[in-house]
Amino acid sequence: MKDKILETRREKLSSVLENGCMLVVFAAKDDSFSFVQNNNFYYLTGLNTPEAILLMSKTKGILNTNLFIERTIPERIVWDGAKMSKEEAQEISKIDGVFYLDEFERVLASQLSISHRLFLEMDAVKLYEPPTKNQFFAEQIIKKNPSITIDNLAKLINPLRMKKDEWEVEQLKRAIEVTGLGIDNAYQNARAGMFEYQVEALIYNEMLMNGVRNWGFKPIVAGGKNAVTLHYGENNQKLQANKLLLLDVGALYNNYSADISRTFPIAKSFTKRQKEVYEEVLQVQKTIINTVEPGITLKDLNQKTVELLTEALFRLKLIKDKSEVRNYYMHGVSHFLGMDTHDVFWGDTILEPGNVITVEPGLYIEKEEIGIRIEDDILVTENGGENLSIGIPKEVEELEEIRRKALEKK
Ligand SMILES: [Mn+2]
Repeated sequence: MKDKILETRREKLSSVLENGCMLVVFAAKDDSFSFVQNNNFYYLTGLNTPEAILLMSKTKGILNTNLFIERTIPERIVWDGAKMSKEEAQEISKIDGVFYLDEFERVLASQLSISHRLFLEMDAVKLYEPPTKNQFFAEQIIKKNPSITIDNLAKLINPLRMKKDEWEVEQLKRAIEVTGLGIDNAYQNARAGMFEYQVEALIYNEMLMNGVRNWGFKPIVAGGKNAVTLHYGENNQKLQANKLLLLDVGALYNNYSADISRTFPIAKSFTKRQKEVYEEVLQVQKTIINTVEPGITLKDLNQKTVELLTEALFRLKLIKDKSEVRNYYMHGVSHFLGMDTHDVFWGDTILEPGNVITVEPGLYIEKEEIGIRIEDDILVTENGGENLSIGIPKEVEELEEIRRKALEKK
């Protein structure tokens, strides 16, 4: 990570941390097939090592930052390899105070004795599920230190994460670029008779070949009527000629997630009706992208989307009354994007330079087996919205030309 970025983030966090306050962030567990770090931990340390703990505390205006990592056990090296060394952890995170995990309790106790508030990730409580690591930790802390207040780390860190720094925008651009390569592979090689999961494989293959091993979220590859199910994720049906194929996919690059939707014909061209509906959605999408600027709220964008789609639905002769729009458009047009696909926010959602959001209007017409969503990722700048995924074709003429050439190949 570029120089000073981590230090700057921690300084910003420190500036909103009051004296006598501390925070603890746990790294992700090492139990997944393809490890993905906890986002807040990664944001503050840049470390991809599992099981580690970050502890920050502020007293008398001074920020104390300590990191705890796993100790290498010599007998395990032959099985697991060596763990990250203190020097490596220091080098990457630029944190001087690096300890082993077995020293955590001692340092924690000394920090707790001079703190009155502890910020933690507050995971949602789920009935019938065991407490998460954070919930378990909070319980133990309160038992031993009844006077301490537990507070939500999101309150401090989400406002920071909402404004992307230059390095973060670079990661998002790469995630989007790789996603675009995957979508292009689908444009080139999707055929009637294929299973949707085979199109998923076309996209995933490009991700792997370009050094990306994880999706940002469960990919949606929805042929024909499946596209009217908003979170369709089975991806196990056969593609039919003359239907549309909706992709809603995103590669995860260095913990940053792209989120792109495209809809294209499985045949060489759109049918007249498909094209009619597609053009309406595309027009609305472009208008909303042009509306993005600092000072606008996500609610404003959605309101405008509903207005425009309502007019479109009248033109398409699908509705007779404004109230019917919700039968064909049921979701929001935008969400914040970043390390989480539906990225964090806190408080109001008035756009500021540095925010990254999606713009994704859609129309879903069950009886015609048409589901269309077009989604781009937009960086908010002083001058308005910058479309980071502009390079991924979405114009009718482009898509028809790509499909015609692709289908003529074989
Ligand atoms: Mn989205």
